Amino acid sequence: MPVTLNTTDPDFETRFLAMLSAKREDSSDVNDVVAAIIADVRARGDAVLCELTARFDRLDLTPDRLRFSAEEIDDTIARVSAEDRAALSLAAERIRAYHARQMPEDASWTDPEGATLGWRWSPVGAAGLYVPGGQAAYPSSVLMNAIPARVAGVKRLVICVPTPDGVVNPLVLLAARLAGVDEIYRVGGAQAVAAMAYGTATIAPVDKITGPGNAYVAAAKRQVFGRVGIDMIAGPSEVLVIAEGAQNPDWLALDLLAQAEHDADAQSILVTTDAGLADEVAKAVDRILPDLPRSAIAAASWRDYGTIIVARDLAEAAALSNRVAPEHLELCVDDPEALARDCVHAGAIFLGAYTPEAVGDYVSGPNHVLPTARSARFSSGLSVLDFLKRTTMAHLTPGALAAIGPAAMRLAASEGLQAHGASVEARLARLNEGGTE
Ligand code: HSO
Ligand code: ZN
Repeated sequence: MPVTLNTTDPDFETRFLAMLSAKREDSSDVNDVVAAIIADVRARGDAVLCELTARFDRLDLTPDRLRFSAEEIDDTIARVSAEDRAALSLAAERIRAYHARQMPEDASWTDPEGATLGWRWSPVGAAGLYVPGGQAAYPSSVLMNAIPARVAGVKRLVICVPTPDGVVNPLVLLAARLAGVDEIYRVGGAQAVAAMAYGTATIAPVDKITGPGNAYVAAAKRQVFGRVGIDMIAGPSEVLVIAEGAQNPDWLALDLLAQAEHDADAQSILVTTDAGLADEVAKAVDRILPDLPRSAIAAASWRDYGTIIVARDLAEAAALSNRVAPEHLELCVDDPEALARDCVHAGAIFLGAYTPEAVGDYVSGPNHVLPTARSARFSSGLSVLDFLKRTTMAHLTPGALAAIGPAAMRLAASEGLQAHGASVEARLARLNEGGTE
């Protein structure tokens, strides 16, 4: 049974705080194992990739077979049905169109002193995308990671995907093709992250690594951070649904279960102003759940972390949602636009009864790589900006240096940095002699 709370209960605050602070993931400490793998890849390169792929994926490879050949990709993609291909193409196009609008503008202006200032955006040189193997090899996640990188203008994009027993999901390779990635390696785990960060004879190093993975992959991303950039360390998925009385309880139940089926550690929360609806949704979940193919996972998530909260009104519901800062927020209410204005801490908001969260996982356009574990309070989902860096620019005329240089000299003196001040002073002295160069 999920927890059911009513904001009028005297112990509501205590129980709500307990829910907020519940730790949903037991992060196993794999740091030492991962550090050893990274050191080994740095020392022995491709040989380690082949050894670990044989051990973990039961696949014997020589270094020249680490990379999928163009024919292997073509042959595998040919197995995808026309219907799947059309759906994935639609998703790719919509994700591309959405992310194209995220491209930021360069800026440049000249201030009254004569300093021309601004900034310029440029993409990282190469990005590496980790794609988990087996059950969690989501083609949609390939699109969500690779397309923003491409839109940002990243020239070289690499994918590492483990292929247990040599098996790869054809849709993963098709998603890579649609996103324009053809450098794909059959390597997984911490060794894949190490190879992308430090490079081997076969895999040239990248500058930024993104993508989800298990505890080993997450630990490896943390350990190579600094050598390369990383996106974020995503935790188990979450949804918070705010609903008013007139909503369809079955639809709401399905939305809650769509999160729950991801992971036994996923969390689904319903906040409603209607106690009757709360009951009906709970019953609908119990009715629908047993028939799901992933019912064991969904049942564990719903039992351990599922929460139903009855709130006094929508303002209170929005305030609670802000405290949760959910990864996904659904607003199934009469005026979702108005409610959305009050909901400021959420990774992604889905407005209205006809915008189920699942549409955002695949085809609406916004990214589905989103901040989890309340980190939407201070961070955002993956975007084109994650693959760009901003370089600032300043170009001073002699007059501009004459106007602002003395303040720099003063501050340099106060910091005891003699050469700093002198570098300005030498130029100003030249100007005082009447020169301009
Ligand atoms: N809801 C997941 C993404 C996903 N769902 C992929 C289905 N496939 C995290 O946002
Ligand atoms: Zn999902």
